[in-house]
Amino acid sequence: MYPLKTVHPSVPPFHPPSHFKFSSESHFSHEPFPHTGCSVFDYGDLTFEDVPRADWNTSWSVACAVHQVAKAVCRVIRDGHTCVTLGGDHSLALGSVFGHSLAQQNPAVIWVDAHADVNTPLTSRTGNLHGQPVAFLLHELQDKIPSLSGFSWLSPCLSARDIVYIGLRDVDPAEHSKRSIHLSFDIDAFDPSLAPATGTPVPGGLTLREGLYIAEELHNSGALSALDLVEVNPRLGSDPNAADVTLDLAMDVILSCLGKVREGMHTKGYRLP
Ligand code: DIR
Ligand code: MN
Ligand code: MN
Ligand code: MN
Repeated sequence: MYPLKTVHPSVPPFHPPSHFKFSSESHFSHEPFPHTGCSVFDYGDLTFEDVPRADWNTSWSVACAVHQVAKAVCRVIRDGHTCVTLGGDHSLALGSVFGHSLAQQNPAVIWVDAHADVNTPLTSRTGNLHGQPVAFLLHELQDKIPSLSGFSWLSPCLSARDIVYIGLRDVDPAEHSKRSIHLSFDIDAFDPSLAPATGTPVPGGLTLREGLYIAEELHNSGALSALDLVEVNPRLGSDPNAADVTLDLAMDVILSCLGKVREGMHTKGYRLP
């Protein structure tokens, strides 16, 4: 048995606010959501078997709970609704994404999280199943996932190209993709106030901070092997400064990709007094 963990239910009881409605018995209720005017079809809470304490960390109990989530989400989406699933442990997304993929072909996934949640039971250093749901869903990782009791209903439904991460900032060594990175940077991504000397400026672009952040993070990845910096045209721009500021900016992007830091480089050999 692999050491899987989920957040166990010894949390303080939840006291819903008075306008909050649960309907665990009825098929669903149709209530305008107070204060918002949204129509809510409440499909009720899922009920889970009582799992003996000794089994909280086994794959079987998690698998059964998450299977229920998958079936419920599939049903809600098939009924034509947008499904909101509220839960504690992120392993529920294993079920919600799988259920979504049963109801609608090939969903794209946006994973907003500090963590990649793409450990496998074999690479996980914590044993947390909530650090692993993406790995269970990906076609590419199937030969890395051992067969776990209770999960026979699950088959991979995502390809790596179907998922993007936002907020990612704590990735375990085994979760890193080993691919090299090619950055193709068009200077017109910046706001025209910062990069005026370009052929097709478009208002509403990146700030200096945003652009340099991209470059710095790519440097930090250690995987940047190629960089294009394009569309700088010193002949364009309305004032005489246009070419200069655009060229300076382009240099900053290139140097940041190569390791320049905004707070300035310390002199080599500098020692605290
Ligand atoms: C860590 C933490 N990478 C793990 N993951 C968390 O347990 O696999 N995910 N907290 O949200
Ligand atoms: Mn997570
Ligand atoms: Mn997280
Ligand atoms: Mn362009």
